[in-house]
Amino acid sequence: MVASEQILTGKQLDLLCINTIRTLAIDAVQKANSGHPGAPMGLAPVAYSLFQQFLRFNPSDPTWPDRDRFVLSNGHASMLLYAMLYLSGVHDVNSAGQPTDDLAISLDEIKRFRQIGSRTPGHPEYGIAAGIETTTGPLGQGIGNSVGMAVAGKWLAARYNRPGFELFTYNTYAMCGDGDLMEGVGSEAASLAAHLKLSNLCWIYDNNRVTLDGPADWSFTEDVGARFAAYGWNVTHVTDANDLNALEKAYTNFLQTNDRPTLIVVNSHIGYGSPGKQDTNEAHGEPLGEKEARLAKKNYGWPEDANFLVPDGVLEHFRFGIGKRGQGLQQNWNKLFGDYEKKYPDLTEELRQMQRRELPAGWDKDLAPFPADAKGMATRDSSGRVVNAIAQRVPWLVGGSADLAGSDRTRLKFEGAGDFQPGSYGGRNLHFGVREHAMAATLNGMALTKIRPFGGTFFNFSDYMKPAIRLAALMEIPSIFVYTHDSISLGEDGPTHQPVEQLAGLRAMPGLVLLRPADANEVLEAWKVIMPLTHQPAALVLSRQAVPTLDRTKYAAAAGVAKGAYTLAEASDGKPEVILLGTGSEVSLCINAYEQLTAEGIRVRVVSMPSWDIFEKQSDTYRNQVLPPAVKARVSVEEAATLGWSKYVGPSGISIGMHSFGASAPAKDVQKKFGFTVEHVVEAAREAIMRSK
Ligand SMILES: Cc1ncc(C[n+]2csc(CCOP(=O)(O)OP(=O)(O)O)c2C)c(N)n1
Ligand SMILES: [Mg+2]
Repeated sequence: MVASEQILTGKQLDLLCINTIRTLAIDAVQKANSGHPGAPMGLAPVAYSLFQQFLRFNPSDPTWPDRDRFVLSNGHASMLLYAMLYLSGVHDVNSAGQPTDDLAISLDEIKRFRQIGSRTPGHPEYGIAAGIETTTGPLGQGIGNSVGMAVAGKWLAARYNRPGFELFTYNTYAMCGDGDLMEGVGSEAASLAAHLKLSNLCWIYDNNRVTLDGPADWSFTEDVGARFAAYGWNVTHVTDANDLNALEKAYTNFLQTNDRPTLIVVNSHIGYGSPGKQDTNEAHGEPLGEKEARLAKKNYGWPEDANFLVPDGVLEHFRFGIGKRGQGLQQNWNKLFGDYEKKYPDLTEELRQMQRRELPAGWDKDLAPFPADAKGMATRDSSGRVVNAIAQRVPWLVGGSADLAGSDRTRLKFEGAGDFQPGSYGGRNLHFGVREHAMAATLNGMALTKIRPFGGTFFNFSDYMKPAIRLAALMEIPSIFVYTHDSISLGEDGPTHQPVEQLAGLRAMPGLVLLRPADANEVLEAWKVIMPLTHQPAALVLSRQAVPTLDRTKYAAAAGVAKGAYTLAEASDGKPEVILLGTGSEVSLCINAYEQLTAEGIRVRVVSMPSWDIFEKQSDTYRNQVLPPAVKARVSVEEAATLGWSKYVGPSGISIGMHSFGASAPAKDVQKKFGFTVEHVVEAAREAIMRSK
């Protein structure tokens, strides 16, 4: 039904809006000649009901801190989100975070679906247009993020709400498909959300029984509802995605459930309305085709020739639905916040700083340098001290570990730090359990709400988090990943736990700031680099074993960490014959070799290189100063795969590194077996000098 002259009943108007969503998806995918029409066609009423009736979201101010979050975890259904943002009239936001008069997604942008420079890429990308709360596409990540958003909601409420001032009340809705719920990260996240009793979290499962390859039951036959019930979720069913009354009941059921998260299982039809493709995987990931698109439109009572049609009355209907409701809600909130500001100026200032990703003045005031100490301490230990000192001055620094807080030293131990658990949502220590992947996705969700999150595990298990680290880098959000037990020198646990290729892998990731500090003072400086980051995630790579705290009166100041690499120890005349480059625990090995070679009259420089990516950002002048092109004799020492080091050691250089997996034995024996000894470094330095002549 399109005829605008007729007076439409409420139900007809609902259907008109729903079919607008469907046909926009069909037409955009058809025009791009690529994309996923099926899920948007099936889910249109589900999204419509949520946005129009329930979502507490003001399209005129899409960054309102207490807005409900909507996550499209099945990111391939991106046209559903783009259509909803366009029809809801979501405004764009400028770089200062202020809403502008422009639309975040215009109809023209929908016509440019999947084209260079458009706001409508194949999968929703955070930062491209307001209203896209997170980047989704890798299945399972979005629902993982939604747990972080819900955690943040609980935490913000516990810390900032006051009697009569319910500042944070938002809910997080995540739509997901069979794929999301097959992924391990989805299961981890669901289990964690249930444990934490996140009653502000609602997942909407598109139970269409079809996936990319064919029917879902080729590989997915479990009773999802029963599984979630066993986790501890409130599970409710909608047997027909087109039944707006049933959807309304289900959302209301969620809103009335105050003790656990809710899963709404919605039986839907992929490609709804397409006579040849509905309920088949042919509707999943390719255009319907001109003919089939016309037939679907015919089924909807739509003009078959019309493309990108938005019938009269549709935009108005959204304006008076989500638009008016959202504006009203935010106006009330603004008033509340104004009163709150008068009563709680300090908390308000905290919130403002957090929202702008600023740090409180004096956040690093308690960071005292570590005294030189030959015995030293593990960098995980110095990091534990530093993070505890910072967290006392940055109240929204919140974090935890995947059941390794004791080993990672990530626990916040100061008075009042507390644990984030049901009943104590203001706690600063999160217990992620042995769920590294969900931990990382949760951290990202928290970062998206502007809390500053950190999470720790053994470096080797960064592999279990990689897809979420990657999304943090892609989204340009400052999640902090703390990794300890960073090399074969962890010893007895053996090759299953000893990272080898992880450094090389993460160094290849665009945007990630990776730091592997050499001693306690480099750790301190590393945190000084990490904390001010606003648009980059960081990986802090730390040792299990003690390393000497270097005498900084003898060697250069650790402040050089801020430049990624710096000359730590210099040849007596400033003209080295050979340069030893090391990171992390191997820097002290280089220093020992330096002392021996210097005693022999060889002119050596040691370069500590905690961060390649930061070093690469320095000027040519600085980089050439640290690594003078004329000095060709270079040796890198790192207990990891050598991939990438040739860039710094050059053709006549030598890289001492790992060319196999490690071994289970005491650290000293492992180090010896793989050549990480002073003698070997000294020998390599001599060899490099010979080769360079
Ligand atoms: C981690 C990951 N693996 C694989 C894919 C590729 N992929 C995209 S959609 C999809 C099928 C998902 O099925 P479902 O969630 O049921 O979506 P529907 O077909 O119902 O739209 C696959 C395999 C992906 N995007 N992410
Ligand atoms: Mg499916």
